[in-house]
Amino acid sequence: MKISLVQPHYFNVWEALGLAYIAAHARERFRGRLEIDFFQGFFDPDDEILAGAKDSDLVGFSCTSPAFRHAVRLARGLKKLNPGIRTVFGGFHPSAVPRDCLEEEAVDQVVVGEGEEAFLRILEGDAGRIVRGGHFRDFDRALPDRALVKNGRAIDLCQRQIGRRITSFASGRVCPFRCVFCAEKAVTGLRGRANPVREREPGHLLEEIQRAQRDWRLDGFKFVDATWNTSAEKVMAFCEEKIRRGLVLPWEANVHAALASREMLRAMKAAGCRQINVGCESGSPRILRDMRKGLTVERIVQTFAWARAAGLERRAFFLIGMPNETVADIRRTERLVERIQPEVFGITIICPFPGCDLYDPRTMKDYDWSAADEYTNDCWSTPHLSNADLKRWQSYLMDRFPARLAWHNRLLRGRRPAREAEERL
Ligand code: B12
Ligand code: SF4
Repeated sequence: MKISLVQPHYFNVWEALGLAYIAAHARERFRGRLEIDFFQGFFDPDDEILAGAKDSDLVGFSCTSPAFRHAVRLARGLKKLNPGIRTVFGGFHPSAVPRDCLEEEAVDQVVVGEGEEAFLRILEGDAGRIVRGGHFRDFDRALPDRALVKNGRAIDLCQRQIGRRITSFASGRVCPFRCVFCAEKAVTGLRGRANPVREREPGHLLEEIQRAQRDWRLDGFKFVDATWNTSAEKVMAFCEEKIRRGLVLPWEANVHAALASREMLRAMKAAGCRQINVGCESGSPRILRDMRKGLTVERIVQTFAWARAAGLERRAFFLIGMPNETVADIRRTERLVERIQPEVFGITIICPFPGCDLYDPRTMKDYDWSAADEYTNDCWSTPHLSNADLKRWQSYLMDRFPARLAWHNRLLRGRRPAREAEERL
């Protein structure tokens, strides 16, 4: 059976880790009976994807909401060339709104949730239009097929863009939090016993990292896990094992401040961690509560103080645009940034992607998500702040901390129409 896996185009790119896990799992079960190709819209032009995938029995697309439209265009093109092709859509967008995806004629099947087991069932004959993926039980012993997804291309690009050869690894699955603006739950679904937080054994994880270091001459790595420090035991075990192996490669991770401690941050530094990325989101206690972030302002301040003392670089990410947020709340966020002094500061406007609690299917179903991105969008406003107001406040905050801006904010600042009327704030 011939299969093609496709990551559609988006203006930023990273290795297609989800597809790499799915391919490795399918190969293991089918032992030589599958021919798998991979295409990535960022690198491969549409005509090459169409020519390369048109003889497949099945084509799988991995979609976030902004990437969905491109995937549908490709699926239509493939069906025109070969009406017998079966198309399967998976990832965050199909998981969040499976029925909407199936309204597209070119979409045959949709997978909701983690894809490894569901994709296998499809290859074994499951023809259901919506196939539900349970949690992937073999995750802790699985290794993604990085060669298939041409991991080296993303690493080379990274070197060209920021001068470093880094790639990412999954150390666990499922975030224990449920922030209202985040679509994580669309894929990992139920918490608790039905889908517990899973953490990989550090030896297994470090072997994967060391192998990738050899294969692609890495000079650093990061974790794809949205919340890396899910438990103190996991962090300590990883740091101890990394030191024991003498692996000096620097790394970074997304740390949830509510789960951080002084000892944890010190251990991370000792194990070569260069930088922590923290979703602080807001300086307003009221807004943090509304977000269900599981975090307090005091805890953010404390975590940044511990991290600074440990010698870790600190990236802080903030969001504006919660429904009850007022100008006074945004001012609190501004003061918090001044207080915690992060090396890098990111400020985004809420984007109600399908799968997050703020998504309203009645008003947003037909929205063109390919025009939205996490940093800015034209669709979101609140009872207190119009979309233009939110953009002005974001602009204002970017101008307050110009030397600290995250890469994406710098891009946005460059694109911004000359001197918006911040005086009107
Ligand atoms: C790390 C990350 C990134 C990394 C990607 C790293 C990587 N290696 O893929 C970067 C920084 C590049 C990134 C970019 C973006 N991201 Co992002 N990202 C995440 C994050 C934190 C983790 C995602 C992840 O890698 N999970 C682990 C892997 C293994 O899962 P996976 O790739 O989804 O694959 C599994 C399933 O989805 C499914 N599956 C996936 N594809 C397929 C295909 C088939 C055929 C099948 C059967 C199954 C299947 O099976 C896989 C294995 O179980 C999540 C938030 C979160 N907490 O989960 C947001 C998240 C996925 N991102 C999101 C968004 C919006 C974006 C951007 C659009 C950001 C932007 N600029 O606006 C871009 C889009 C990039 C793109 N090409 O489409 C949203 C998606 C919401 C939505 N409705 O689409 C999330 C949920 C955050 C949020 N705002 O809520 N992101
Ligand atoms: S924003 Fe981060 S902490 Fe909150 S649910 Fe999403 S991944 Fe978890």
